[in-house]
Amino acid sequence: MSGGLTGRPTDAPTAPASVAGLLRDIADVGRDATRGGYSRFVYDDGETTLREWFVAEAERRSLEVETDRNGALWAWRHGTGGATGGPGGTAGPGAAVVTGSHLDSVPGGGAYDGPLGVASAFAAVDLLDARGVRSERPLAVVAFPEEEGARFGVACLGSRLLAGAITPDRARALTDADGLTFAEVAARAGLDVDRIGPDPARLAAIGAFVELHVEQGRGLVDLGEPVAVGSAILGHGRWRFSVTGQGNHAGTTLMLDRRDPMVAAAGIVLAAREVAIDHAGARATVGRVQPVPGGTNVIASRVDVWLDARHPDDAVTAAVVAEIHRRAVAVAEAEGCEVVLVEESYGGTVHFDDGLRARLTDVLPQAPVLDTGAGHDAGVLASVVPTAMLFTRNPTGVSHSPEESVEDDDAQTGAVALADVLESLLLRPQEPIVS
Ligand code: HGY
Ligand code: MN
Ligand code: MN
Repeated sequence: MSGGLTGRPTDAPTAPASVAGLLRDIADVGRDATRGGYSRFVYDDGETTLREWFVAEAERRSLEVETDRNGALWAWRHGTGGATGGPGGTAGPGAAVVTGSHLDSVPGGGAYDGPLGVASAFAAVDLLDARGVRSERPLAVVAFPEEEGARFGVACLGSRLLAGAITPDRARALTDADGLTFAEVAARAGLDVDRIGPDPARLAAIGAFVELHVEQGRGLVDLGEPVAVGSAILGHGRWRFSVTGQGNHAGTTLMLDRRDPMVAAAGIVLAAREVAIDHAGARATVGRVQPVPGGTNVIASRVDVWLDARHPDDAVTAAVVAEIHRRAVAVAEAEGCEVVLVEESYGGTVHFDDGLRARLTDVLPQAPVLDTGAGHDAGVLASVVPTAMLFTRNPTGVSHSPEESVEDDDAQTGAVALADVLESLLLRPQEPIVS
């Protein structure tokens, strides 16, 4: 295999690619003309094109690409002396340094949530090569599938499978809006879905995972800094309220003869807002309501309401959900309806590895340390490997929206910071990255 940190590949980008340039190359992939922004759902055309982009950028750098059992893409630069990374690699346990993020988006999402971390990783590889950094440690750029859970409903599906945080059977049975299962869709994309699940050998090979991500808030804007080090991720989960009533005709059913689940659903939406405000620091959102059958002149027979709730204290999140559920039952009964609550996913508050975070703040003393209310694959992997995050400034502070933004200069500053961190982690291969 040509190249590697032992020497720049012949067909590599002559000058280090800029993050902005890498993102411009994919700027038209998966645009959503209806919602605005981007809709790139796992294994749909847009995300598949981004996978092809990932492979092409990896191959331009002579990174050895593999798809893991759960559909994540790994682009390896093996160490000097041929020490290979990944499961069964010769580099040994805890040797590899891994960076990356995700390629999928929420519906109508911004251009940076996910792809910024992957583009910054490729740009950081170029910077390391330009600096002549050589290491016995393997280095990988990774892209995890279905981080947003926008198609199959469970966030960080690929990293949860890798870490054993969701059972393969449950993952295979998850369905999308068309009723297709993850198993069907992933198999069509070429994945052997009988093999999805935990990958302890792959995890054992990782000494540190560092994810760079656009900041999904105004912390850096208000501090006047381009890059932050991550400290923690708020605990958060997703619940589905299924409200059932009596489907009927909108014109012939008198108002007092109705059992309208949409009325109860409206009560749940308002309860989410009121209860979250009553619990300082809590966030509760209903962003998705699905009436069945969904006709303008039809009283729905059922309405599904999805709740996203978050708080630094897991007990408070539980209390918020319980209170919203209590109010949902009351408003449903008043309308002659029934409500069933199902927890679809939950992850408690994550504090990143202290030792690794200290390494990052040593390398980036200027960078503030910020927590985040947004979930990430790094939040899932933090339970199984030493994990850290970097955030790049977002001038609007807006995310999960086309208004999400990153200035080109800040994007490059983020890649340089990531390269500085990776260079530090790649050194001293004889010692554990984090003691
Ligand atoms: O929902 C989240 O916090 C993340 O963007 N998936
Ligand atoms: Mn997101
Ligand atoms: Mn993200």
